[in-house]
Amino acid sequence: MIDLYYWPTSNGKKLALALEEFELPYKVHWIDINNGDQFEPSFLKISPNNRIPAIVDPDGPGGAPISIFESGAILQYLGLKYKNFYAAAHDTRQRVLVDQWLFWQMGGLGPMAGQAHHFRVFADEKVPYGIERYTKECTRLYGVMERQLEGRDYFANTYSIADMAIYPWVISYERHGQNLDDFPNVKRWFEAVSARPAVERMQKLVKQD
Ligand SMILES: N[C@@H](CCC(=O)N[C@@H](CS)C(=O)NCC(=O)O)C(=O)O
Repeated sequence: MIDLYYWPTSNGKKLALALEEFELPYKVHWIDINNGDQFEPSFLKISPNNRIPAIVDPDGPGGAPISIFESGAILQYLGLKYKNFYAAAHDTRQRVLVDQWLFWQMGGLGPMAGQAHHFRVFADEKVPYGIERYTKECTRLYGVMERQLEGRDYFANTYSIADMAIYPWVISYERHGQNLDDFPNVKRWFEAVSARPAVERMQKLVKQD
């Protein structure tokens, strides 16, 4: 059974969603990032960048355990291992399409929306430069999604690990200073993904004390 090192943030939820979509059994290890659990030496062995999510698959390549950090790398691993939500090995064109949107999320939407969230919601000091810079960048990125979803149901045409990476970020669109009514294709896609049973299961994954 896969061990999931988890806290229910946008990056964490990608993996709760993926494990639910792949219908894989998994055990949750709660890493309370507000409590410093991510700096515990035992967790740093799995995730040297002290960030969730991470997994340990006891049945890794060659039958030996593998630990993986970085949500994009974990999604690719699951897609390759279980041959689903990615692309067949010979279908380079489809695989590159999925990878482009996965990497776009990892290098673009995630970091920029994270900064927008920080300056708009978390920062004790209101810094207009930071708020404006990252809100504007989010508006640009939501526009990129809007264009890609024109005439397409999902980012790579069919539902894939790229959608699983992007969706948990779009959940917080208001915190990015965005209104989905301004992005009707994104709204349609968001509603379609929201209706998936795996999303409901992912949202129910909360720590019981
Ligand atoms: N690029 C990483 C980012 C992971 C990340 O930023 N995780 C945050 C929660 S969303 C975290 O663990 N933060 C703890 C910390 O900064 O100490 C990934 O996608 O896995």
